[in-house]
Parts: sequence; C-alpha cells; structure tokens
Amino acid sequence: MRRIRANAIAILTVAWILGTFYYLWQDNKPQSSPSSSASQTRGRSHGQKLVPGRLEIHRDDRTIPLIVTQAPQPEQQGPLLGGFDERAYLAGKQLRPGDDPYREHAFNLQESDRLGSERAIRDTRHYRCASLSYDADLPSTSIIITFHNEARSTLLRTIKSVLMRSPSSLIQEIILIDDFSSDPDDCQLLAQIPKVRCLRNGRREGLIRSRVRGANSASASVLTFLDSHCEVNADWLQPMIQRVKEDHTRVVSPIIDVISLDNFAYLAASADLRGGFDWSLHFKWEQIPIEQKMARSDPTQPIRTPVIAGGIFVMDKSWFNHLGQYDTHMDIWGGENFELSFRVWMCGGSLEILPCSRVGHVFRKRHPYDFPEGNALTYIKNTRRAAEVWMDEYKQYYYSARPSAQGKAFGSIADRLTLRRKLNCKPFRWYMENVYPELRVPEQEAVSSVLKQGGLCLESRGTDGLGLGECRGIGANRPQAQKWELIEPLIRQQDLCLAISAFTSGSKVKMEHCNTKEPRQKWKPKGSALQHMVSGFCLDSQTPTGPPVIAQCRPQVASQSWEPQIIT
Ligand code: LR7
Ligand code: MN
Repeated sequence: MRRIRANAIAILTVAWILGTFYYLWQDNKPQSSPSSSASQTRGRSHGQKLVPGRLEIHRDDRTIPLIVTQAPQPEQQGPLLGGFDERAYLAGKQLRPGDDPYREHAFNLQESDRLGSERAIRDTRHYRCASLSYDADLPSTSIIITFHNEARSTLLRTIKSVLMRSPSSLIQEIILIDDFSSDPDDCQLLAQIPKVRCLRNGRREGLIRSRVRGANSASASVLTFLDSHCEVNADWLQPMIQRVKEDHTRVVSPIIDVISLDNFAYLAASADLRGGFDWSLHFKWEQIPIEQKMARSDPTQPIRTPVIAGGIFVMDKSWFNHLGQYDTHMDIWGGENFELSFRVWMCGGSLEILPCSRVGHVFRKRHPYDFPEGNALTYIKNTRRAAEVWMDEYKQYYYSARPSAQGKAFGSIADRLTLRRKLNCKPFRWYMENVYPELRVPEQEAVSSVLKQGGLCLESRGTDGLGLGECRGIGANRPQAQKWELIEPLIRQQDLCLAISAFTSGSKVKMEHCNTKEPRQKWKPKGSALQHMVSGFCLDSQTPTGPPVIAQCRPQVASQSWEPQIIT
C-alpha cells in the first residue's frame, strides 16, 4: 500500500516538474529567431517607405513549431467568392514569357501569380495574443482599398485574405476604388465576389482623394484602410475594432509584416517598432524609446506611435469625418500620413500600433506608377501642406532639411487652417513635448561675437542693464559681458536675452530670461542694423551712449550700426 502511494507521489512529482518545464519553455519560447537586419536604405528619393527595420526572420523551422493561420472557418467555407471565376480572372492577365517580372509592379509578378490566392501564412503574433478575447458585439467595418494598376494576383489575395481571416460578421463590405487603372475589368470583375463593391475614378486622383471617395460611400461605422498588396493574418481585425469601439478617438494600425518582393515569403516584422520621421518629413520605423520598452510587461499591449505608416489603419467613421477626412488637395501619394497623424494627436485623438494584429505588405523599392506632376514636386507639395498647416514655428526645420521645398507651389491651405481653428487643435509644440519628445530640434550653431559700434562694444551691466563700453580683451579673452551669441531670433548671453520693454519707439532694451516664444526677444539682422522682428524698430544706442533703445530704423546711422565681430 505504502509502495503504491510512494509510486503515485513520485509520478505526480515527475509530472509536476515536467509541467513546470513545459510552462517555462512556452513562456520563453522565441516567437522568432534573432534578427537579420534587412537593409534600411533603398533607392527612392522622396518620402520612401522602407521595410520595417530589424526583421525577425524565422530561420530554423524545425525547432520552432510552425503555426499557420487557421483554415477558413466553417461559416466562411463554401462559396467564399460566390460566382466569381478566379481562374478566368487571373488568366485574363498573364506575364508573357520573356517579360521582366518586375517591370510593371516593382515586385516579382511571376512569383505572385504562382502562389495562388489562398496560401497559409505563419501566424506571426506573440503567442499570448491567441488567448485574448474580444467583445461578441463588435461593430462591423467597411474595408477600403484603393489601387492604381495593381497586379490581379496581389489584389485578389488581399481581398481573399480578408474574407478568409476575418469573422464574416465584421465585414460589412469591401470597397475597391479603382484609381483609373488601364483596365477597368481589374476592378469590375471582382465585384462579383460577395460583399465586394467597385468604384472607378473617371480620372487619376491619387490615393488620398480615392480613399475619401471610398470613405464617403462606406456604410459601416468603422473604416478599415488597406493597401492593394496585403495579406491579413489571423485575428487581425478584432483587436483593432475592439480598441476603436472602446474609444472612438483612437486610430489604430497593425504591425506591418513584410511580404518579400522577390519570393513573396511572409516575414515577421519586429514588434518593437513605432512610426517616426525626420525633419524632411521622411517616414521611418524606429525603436520604441527604452523607458517605454522597459515599462511594457505585457507584449500584447498597444504601442503609442507618433505617426502611422499610412496605408493600413482602422478609424471610426464619424471621427474620420469630424476631423476633416484627409487634405484632398494632396495628390497621388505621400505626406497624407503625417497630416493625418498630426491632426489626430493635436485635435484630441491618439495613434497606436496593436501587436496582436498583423498584416503583411509588399514593400517596394520604387513606385511602379507615374506621377503626373513628378514624384519630387508631388511629395514636396503634399508635405509642404502638412508642414504649413500643422507644424507652426517648427516648419522652419522642415525647410532647413528640405531647402528645395522653398518656393514650390502648394496651393491654398485656407480651408485646412479654418478646420484646425474650428477643431481647436493644440499647437505643434504640444505634440513635440507630449507625443514625440524624442525628435530633436536641430542645434543651431551659436556664433559668439562682439557687437561693435565704432570703438565701443555692447555690454551687459548689473541685473538687466545694458550700455556701450570700451571694447576690452582680444579673441576668447573678451569679457563675458561683451560676448553675444546670435542665434536667430535670439541675441543671448548665457540664459539671458536682449528684449525690448515695450513695442513703442524709444522703449528701453534690457536683458531677461531667454524664451524663443517671447515676441519681445525676437531680432534679425537688417544690413548692419539689428531689427526687432515684431515692432520693426532697430536697436539704437542713442547718442552719445545712453542705455540702448529701439527706434525707427534709419540706414547708415551710426547709433544703429552694429558690427558683429566673431570671436572664436
Ligand atoms: O495614384 C495612386 N493611386 C492609388 O490608388 C497611387 C497609389 N494608389 C494606391 C496603390 O495602388 C496602393 O494600394 O495607394 C496604395 C498605396 O500606394 P503604394 O503601395 O505605392 O504606397 P507605399 O506602400 O509605398 O506607401 C505607404 O505610404 C503612402 C504614403 O502616401 C500611403 O500612406 C500608403 O498607403 C502606405 N502604405 C503603407 O503604409 C503600408 C505599409 C508600408 C509602410 C511603411
Ligand atoms: Mn503599398
């Protein structure tokens, strides 16, 4: 008896130990093997969209259980495509032997055509995602896909993956906007698929106006935008609709996995990335800031992102409309993701990436279509509009980073400025401080100089006093009181700046704590004079050497002539 009990205890102990090991193994199980860094820099010249950095590629499939997305659920089986004749559709356009498979679409069309429309793909989510549950009464969504000369096989795979991998109750409709592709049948024929509608533009509009057209004809309360060469992954839709249902001001996107443009392999992107940009308004994927990364105990939690890549996101329809849809004066491609992202954050919403939602996208190295106004001019027009409407004084950094944008046409922005005022949106400074503090403002080179007038130098005296004194010392040995840093618009000495005391002629000029936003501290050079930017008056030493004031600018007058002499 005792033997039996001892055996039972031993068996239970072994089972318990094995169970613990299994649990720990599950918890540490790599979702993907270490990264192979995919090249970040590619050949597009303007606002290129790059493969998310640090791809995690599953190399050794033997040690990691292969999890593929589930087969179509029973309710979706049967006539997924209704009476649509898939074979005839694909056969209608085929690569001719000898044709360059990359020429027309900038990806390997031959591989795409060969793949078929229903392949299984790896479920790239963190394994904990599979055990999350979502509300049973999620609202349905209108899927909006705009395209211009998309390959039939990629377009069909996008649609089919949506139908296969979404609960059918969540798909109200799939709206295709054919942006004046050469062959109207590319779109028209697809309308035979249940739930698919096709709208064709009578002329090329670009993706921005096309999406607005799609949104205007959508009947669901939630909008889902997709590019025309995507494959959605397991349970991609529920996490996004759930977040938007809980708070309609959230605009959410999935992690965007990579579909290889060469062999169409489906590759997991890193889950630690968010959207960012530099001052030239060039989108980039970047690491989540380290503090946020450390604070993330749950890998299924949303990731706040300063901007979204732009093509794949879910947004409440009335919120989309309330916020002014898109800037429909933007053409073809580019910049609309910044405009939307700034607007969402600054006007009371938020942007996030949901790690439990994954969608694959074919990233390309070049645009496979033409830009009627040219690629560069179009990108400049669109980003100038975004910068002019939303970036306030920070737009100067955009222009410094992209000098060629200056003077290029961008049309009227009056309507968008009115919109911004009407929505009572926060300033860009707020966005910089609260949403994207990691974006560094470029350091302006401080030039240290003396401000000389004849043999005299402008010097600070006592607490806030100023005057002209004999120039002393040479080079770096000049006294601190006579060294000035001219960093437009400020004229500064350590943390004190030259400021006018009132906006009237004759007002004294004094020193006070620097504040770039303070209009009384803003100066600019005007010939040999220093002009106060807001009042228009010039720095004047008065005669003979009273405390400096501002006075009507008079060219060549000695008391207004300041000769900056740079000290090294
Ligand atoms: O004139 C056009 N008319 C269109 O309908 C030009 C394009 N399009 C369609 C096109 O067929 C495609 O379906 O618009 C969609 C986007 O164009 P792509 O695929 O050439 O663009 P992309 O993938 O390089 O661009 C990303 O940035 C764009 C900026 O304007 C858009 O926001 C895209 O939607 C966006 N794509 C994504 O965010 C997917 C992930 C890529 C990244 C990063
Ligand atoms: Mn795309």
